[in-house]
This record gives sequence, C-alpha cells and structure tokens, in this order.
Amino acid sequence: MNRRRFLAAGLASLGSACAPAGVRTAAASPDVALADVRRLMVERSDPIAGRCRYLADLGGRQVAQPILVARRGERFNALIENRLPQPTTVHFHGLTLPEAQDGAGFAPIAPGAARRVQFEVRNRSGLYWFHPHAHGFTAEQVQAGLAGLLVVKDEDDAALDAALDLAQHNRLALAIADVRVAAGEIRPYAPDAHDCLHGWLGNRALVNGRLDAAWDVAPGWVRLQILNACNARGLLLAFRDGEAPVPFHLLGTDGGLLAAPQALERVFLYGGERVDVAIHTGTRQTLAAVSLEFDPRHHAHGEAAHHRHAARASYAPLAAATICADAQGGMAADALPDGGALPLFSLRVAGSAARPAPSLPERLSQLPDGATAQSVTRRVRLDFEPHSGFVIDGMAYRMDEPGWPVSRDGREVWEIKNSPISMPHAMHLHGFAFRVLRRQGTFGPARALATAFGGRLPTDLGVKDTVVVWPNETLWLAVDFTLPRDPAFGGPQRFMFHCHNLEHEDGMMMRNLTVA
Ligand SMILES: [Cu+2]
Repeated sequence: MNRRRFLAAGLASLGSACAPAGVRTAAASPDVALADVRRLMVERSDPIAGRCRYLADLGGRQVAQPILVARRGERFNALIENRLPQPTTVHFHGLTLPEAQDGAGFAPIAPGAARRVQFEVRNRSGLYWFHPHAHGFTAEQVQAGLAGLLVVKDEDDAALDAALDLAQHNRLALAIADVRVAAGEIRPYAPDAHDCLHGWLGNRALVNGRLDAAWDVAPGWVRLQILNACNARGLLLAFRDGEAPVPFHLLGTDGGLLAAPQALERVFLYGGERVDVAIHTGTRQTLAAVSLEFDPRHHAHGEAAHHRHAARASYAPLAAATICADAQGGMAADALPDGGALPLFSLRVAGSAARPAPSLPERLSQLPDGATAQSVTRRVRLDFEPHSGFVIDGMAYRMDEPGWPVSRDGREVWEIKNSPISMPHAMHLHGFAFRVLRRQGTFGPARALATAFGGRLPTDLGVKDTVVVWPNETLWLAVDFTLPRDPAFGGPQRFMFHCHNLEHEDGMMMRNLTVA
C-alpha cells in the first residue's frame, strides 16, 4: 500500500473525501460584502494535508476563501460554524470590537458548535484580517490556510482610488503566507523544537492560497494592500523588473492611510502587519514582488519549550499526514531561514496605457489625534528564558490572568524593550490602535530605512496594531484606549497583547489587559 492509500485508509473513519493535497487547486479569492455573510464556516478542505478554508454562506450562494469588503459603519451579523476537529475562534485583527466579538480565545467555539457574532465596523479604511485565535491551536490553523482578508472602505479610500485613476483590476488585497513544499505538495504542520523557538518557516510563498501567484493588471498605477500572514517569517518587501529595483510608495499601514505617501525601495513587513502601496507600471511588462535577503537577527538559541497545551491532548492534529511525518520519507521539506530571499508574486502588465498617469495626491488622510500621556505609563520587557521560551515581563501566559489594568478612554505611553538575547517580535494589541513615537537601538540595516524623527521607519508613521521590536531595541508607543460609547462595550473588557510569531503566541508570549 503506497503512502497516500495508507493515509486514505486511515482516514476512513473521518468520513471525508481524500482530495489530493494539490498545490494549485486554490480558487481565486472573490470579493464578498461583509454585510451579506449569513454564515461563516471554518472547515477542513483536505484532511490528509490538513488544509483548511473559510466558506461564506451568502444566503444561498457559498464562496470559499472570500475577501470580505465593508464600508465603515456597516455591520457583520453571521453564524460562525466550527467544522474543524479542534476548537477555534474568528479574531478580527485590527478591528475595535467588544471582548465578546474579538475572538481572542477566551471563549473558543468547540468542534461542531456554532456562535452568532455581530458587530459594527468602526475602523478607518484599510486592510484588516481574520484568523483563528484559540490558544494552542492558532499556529496550526493559520498555517493550514485560515487567514481571511477584510477590506474596509471610506471616503478617503475612494478619493485615493479616484486620484490614482485605478483601472478595474489594478487594486488587489493580498495575504502572503509561507508554506513548506516538497515533491509538489504542501507539507503538513508538524513543528519540532527548533520551529517552536524560531517559528514555523516555509520555503515557498503562498499568496491568497496560490503558489507562484500572478495577477494581470493594466498599465498605470497599481494599489496593493498586503498582509504578512506568515506564521513567523519577516518580509523585506521590494519590487523588481528583472534585476532592477522598482521604487514604490507607501500609502498606508495596519490601520489605514498615512497623512502623505512615502517614497520607498523596500519595507519590512512582519507577521500580522499590513502595508498599502502604490506602484506605477511605467512601460514594464512584468513586476515581481520579492522578499529581499536580510539579517534576521535571531539571537536566541537553545532548546526552548516544545509547548504542550493541556487542551491539545484532547484533539487530533488537522493533518492526518502528521501521523506518519517522517524526515526520512523523502517528503520532508527544508525551511528557508528567516531573512532568506523569497519570490512572492508577480504582476503581468497587459494592454496599453490609455491615459497619462496622474501624480500621487500629496495628502491622503487625516490621522487620528495622537495626543499621549505625559510620561511612560507601562514598561514591557520581552525576554528569552532558555527553558520556557519567549515571555513578556518574565511571566508565562495564563489565560485566566486579569492582566494589566487599563483605564477606559485613557491614553498611555508604552515602553517596550526587547532583550539583546532574543529575536524580532511582532507585537500585536487587540482592539486598539497605537502610534509609534520613537525607536532606539534599532539594528543598522533597519535604522538605515528610518526617515522620520525618533528613528521611526516609514511604516511607523501610520496607525498601527502590530509592530516589530528587534533584539536590543526599545520602542515607545502612544496607545489610545478610548472605547465607543455603546452598550456592547459596557463593563470591563479583556483584550490581549502578544507576539504575532504564532509559535511564540501559542507558546507563552502573551498577556491580558482589562479595560475598565
Ligand atoms: Cu515573538
């Protein structure tokens, strides 16, 4: 019996069809209005390789792996059905939502169960996303393909598209993940101790579910809203025409548009972060998006923490193939180290330019009031403990901790210091946006990209919900804890602050905060 038939036989009890783990089967990601979603199903589409997908039910029509689109102020009201064999949640990353809708993992949805989730989209236009956040299961489920995009639009967003005179297909929302591919198949998630320490790294980019992804665009401006949906990989995003670098413009970050565009040649994008960029095709026929080689700054070594969650013992892994995962089986795939050069996707320019290209607008949006507390309110230390792994303030995470007390409507300055014996951590705050005030101790190649007062990078100039802190670096953030005046936000609300390297998150690099 060959391997696949062996696996298929072993899966008989699951009652599922055993589709081959093809790597080119992912459909294009269709746009779906957020308000039209009646049910959002989280399901396993390939039990052998453990690939999963979101399926949106629009009241008759079903769309797999949708890109959700909402105007600011629209509502989501859908039943979320967990068809996975593990607990899951749907966390809407970047949105300001009450604890009950945030999907942070305090109350996971059990296998086979469903929960109604409804909320109003209050955030600025920008690229947001949704993904599982059940503690201990996040890394496996996101790596399995559960990373959905949510594009929020408003007047600023529409004005920008009009100013760029964007052709119909020249605006794309893209989720860049990385997967391990061997013998033409995506290998299942089966982390070893090294993966738990450094994070799970793939060897190929998977963009909106596709390997070797390419899109056709018309000549002129192209607007790309790009998410780093990798479990652990940092990207140094750049564009090339053959070997020649192609400059581009940063329009926005996690929480929407910048005040003004920033001309760039490369930009760091870590897990959970988003950029909104404009690039002009000129007379080029193709453009390649790549992650350039860089020093990944992994300065922590050892045999940390193969984290075993008590909850995990009760549930099988998503992939049946992990049952016989075998480094000697000829199917193991080596990871490309963090910081390794990686092709991401390409744009094919078709047709001829009908109109002269307009220049970029000088002003894009008004940023929210950045007033801050007068002094540092909270000091946060990111450390490496050889036996427990990466921790915040020396403490391993406990789900039931009340966490940091925060005053509702308060404004705080957070000082986040990363240890020299560490690695980059992309720190994500649920529910609230923040601004980067200052960086200190930034390593040379990143510091060389700083363009603004306080050693700030161009991406630090926008509204953020996730920010990278390199080893030996200190960041100062202004956090606005204003919550909407709405009964849904009544009473104390718990949120999370954690590393978005998903192996670190499933490890212990997370803290709660209670806003009251
Ligand atoms: Cu981390």
